[in-house]
Amino acid sequence: MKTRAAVAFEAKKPLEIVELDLEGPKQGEVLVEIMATGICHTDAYTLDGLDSEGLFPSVLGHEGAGIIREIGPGVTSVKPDDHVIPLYTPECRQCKMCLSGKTNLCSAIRETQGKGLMPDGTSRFSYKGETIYHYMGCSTFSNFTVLPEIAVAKIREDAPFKTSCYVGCGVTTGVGAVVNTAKVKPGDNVVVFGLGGIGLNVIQGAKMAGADRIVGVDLNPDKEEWGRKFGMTDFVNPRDVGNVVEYLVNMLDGGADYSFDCTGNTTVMRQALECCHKGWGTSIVIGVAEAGAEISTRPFQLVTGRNWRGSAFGGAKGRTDVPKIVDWYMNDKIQIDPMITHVLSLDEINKGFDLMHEGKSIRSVVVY
Ligand code: NAD
Ligand code: AHE
Ligand code: ZN
Repeated sequence: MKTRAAVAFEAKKPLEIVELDLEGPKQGEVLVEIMATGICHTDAYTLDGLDSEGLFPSVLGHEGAGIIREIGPGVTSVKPDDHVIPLYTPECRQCKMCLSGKTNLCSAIRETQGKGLMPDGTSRFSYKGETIYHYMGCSTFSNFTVLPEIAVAKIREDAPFKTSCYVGCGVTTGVGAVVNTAKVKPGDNVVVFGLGGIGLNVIQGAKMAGADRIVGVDLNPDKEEWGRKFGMTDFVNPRDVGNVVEYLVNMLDGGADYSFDCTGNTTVMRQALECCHKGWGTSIVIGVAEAGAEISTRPFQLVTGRNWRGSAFGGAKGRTDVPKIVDWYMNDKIQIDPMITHVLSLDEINKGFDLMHEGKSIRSVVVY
C-alpha cells in the first residue's frame, strides 16, 4: 500500500513529505493507522545526526497513537479496530529481561530495532525502490506503519488520539521515572533539570507521589510558569545563581533525595548527581546525550552514598503499564492537555522541530 510520511533523507535537513510504499504485516506483525504523533526531543537529536544508531533515510517518530487496520498471521493479542500506542520499548513477556522482574528493557527485538529493521531483518518501507529505515521500532511520522505485535499497547477507545499519543513517550518517561525508577515517597525533596516535555512530566509525577519540595532548574525563564502549573514549588535559573550545585544543596538542607536530568547535557548530569544529599541521594539520568559524550564525577560522590541511575521509557513495561497511564489521564490523575501547545498537520511537521529548538513549545503534536 501507499502511505504519506515525513522522511528524514539526510541528517540536519528538514523532513520531506512523500508517498512511500509500505508492505503489509508479516508473521506476528500488525498494520497501524497512526492518528496522531508527538515530536520528542529524541527525534530532533537523531535528525541532527547526534544518535550513534541514527540511520538515513528513515521515518522518525516514536510517540504515536492509532488504530489497528490489519493483523498478520499468528497475531492473537490485538485485532483490527483496536486502539493502540506503539512501543519503542516492547514487552514480549518471554525474554530474560522481561522475566527478570528487574527491568522494562525487553530484549526480544532490540537488535534489529537498532538497525532500523523489523525482527525478520527487512524494512517494510521503501521509496522509488530504495529501502527506507524504521526508527525506534515505531516510525510514527508515517500515516501507516507496521509494528511487531509485542510493540503495541491496547488502550481504551474513549481516549483522544491527539493527547494520548504523548503517553507513547513523554508522559510515561517522566511520570514513570518518578514512580517506577526512583520510587519517590511522600515528603521527599526532588530536583528536576530541564523543564521540557519530559521534565514537566517528572514534576507532575513527583507531585502525584507526594514530594515535598519540587525544584525545577532551567536556563529558559519562561519555564518557571510552566513548572508551577504542574506542582513545582521552587524555580532556579542557573544563570541567576553562582554555583548551582552549592545553591541547591543549601536550599534543600544537604541536597535532593532524588534528582532527574531531563536535558541530555552531560555537565547538567554531573550537577544533578552532585546536588543529591550525601548518604542516600539518587540521581536519575533520563536525557539522551550525543554519540561519544561521557559523564564524569569524583568517585568520592559515590563513595559518600550518592547513587547514579538511568531510566528508559520511565521503567514502564509497555503493554502492561501504558493502558494504566492512559487511565490515569482519563481519570484526571495526571494532566496532558495543557502540555500539548501546538497541533500541526503532517505538512507542518518541520515547524514542530523549529518550535522545540526555539524553546516555544512543550509538545507539538501532528494530527493526520
Ligand atoms: P525539550 O527540548 O522539550 O526540553 C529540554 C529542556 O531542557 C528545555 O526546557 C531547555 O531549556 C532545558 N535545558 C537545556 N539545557 C539546559 C541546561 N544546561 N540547564 C538547564 N536546563 C536546560 O526536550 P524533552 O522532549 O523534554 O527531552 C528531554 C531529554 O530527554 C532529551 O535529551 C531527550 O532525548 C530525552 N528523553 C529520554 C527518554 C528516555 O526514555 N530516557 C525519553 C524521552 C526523552
Ligand atoms: N540510540 C541512542 C540511545 C537513545 C536512547 O537512549 N533512547 C531511549 C529512549 S529516548 C525516547 O525519547 C531508550 O529507550 N533507550 C534504551 C534503548 O534500548 O535504546 C544511542 O546512544 O545509541
Ligand atoms: Zn521520546
